[in-house]
Amino acid sequence: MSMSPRPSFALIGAALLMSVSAGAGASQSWSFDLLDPTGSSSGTQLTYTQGGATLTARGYSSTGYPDNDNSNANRIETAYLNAGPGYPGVGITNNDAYGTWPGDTNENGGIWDIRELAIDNNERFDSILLDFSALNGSQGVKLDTLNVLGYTDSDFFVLAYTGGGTPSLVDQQYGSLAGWTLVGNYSNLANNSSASVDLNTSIYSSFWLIGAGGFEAGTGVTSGDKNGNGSWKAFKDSNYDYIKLANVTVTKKDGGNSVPEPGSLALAGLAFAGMLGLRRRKEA
Ligand SMILES: [Ca+2]
Ligand SMILES: [Ca+2]
Ligand SMILES: [Ca+2]
Ligand SMILES: [Ca+2]
Repeated sequence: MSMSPRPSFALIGAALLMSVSAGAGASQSWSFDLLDPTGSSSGTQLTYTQGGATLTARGYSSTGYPDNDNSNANRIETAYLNAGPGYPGVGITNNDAYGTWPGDTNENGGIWDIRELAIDNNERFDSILLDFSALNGSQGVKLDTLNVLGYTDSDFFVLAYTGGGTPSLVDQQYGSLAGWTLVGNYSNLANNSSASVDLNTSIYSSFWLIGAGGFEAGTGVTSGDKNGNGSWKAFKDSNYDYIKLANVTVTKKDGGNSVPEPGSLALAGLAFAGMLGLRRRKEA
């Protein structure tokens, strides 16, 4: 039995109506105050809760072997996040920073520099992973804005994980990260200022990596500053980047893949029945 054109049109009409209605639900947004973690305010992992949703932040830095300055060949290790009183934003103290945390102390010539409390790319490349998998599973969220505090130069990059499963950063190299998509390189925040930066992306992901400097796939972390010919400038004192994060806002994907609301389903059902009814009367 072959289907006549008319019921096919009816089916298409009903399907269209359902998809339009399903997309009309309001999107949900969250704003996380990164200075207000639940529980401990320092450690390799901080947890935040907002409106019943959970965000987990983890610190990383390229402090592993071969352990050279400004090298994307260094392996990534976990690093320490600080969100305690006296810090105007969340920063990272890595394993190589002098004196404060256990680990090797071969960064900055063994001399403590308070700027190492920031997420920085001076010698070792610090980055912070924002894990929203507990908020919306594998559907992910869109990272809308980051409130960033900048010191000296303050370029930063944002990557979104678009690979399968859960990303693993330990023992990886920034220069050969797989499964990550560059959301953008953001630069020219004023020195010693804060700004709410609109990331201007349409990507949804459960895992977002924010680091100091610029980023280029296959190269890894850079100074974030370019020469006139478009090549990255070499690292030097005046272009190292230091940032801290104060706030992040995210949006959950608006019902596109979810079940339509009861009201719109009923409406679509009525329209579908109406078209079938019309056809039945014509055939009678
Ligand atoms: Ca080291
Ligand atoms: Ca640091
Ligand atoms: Ca550093
Ligand atoms: Ca820079």
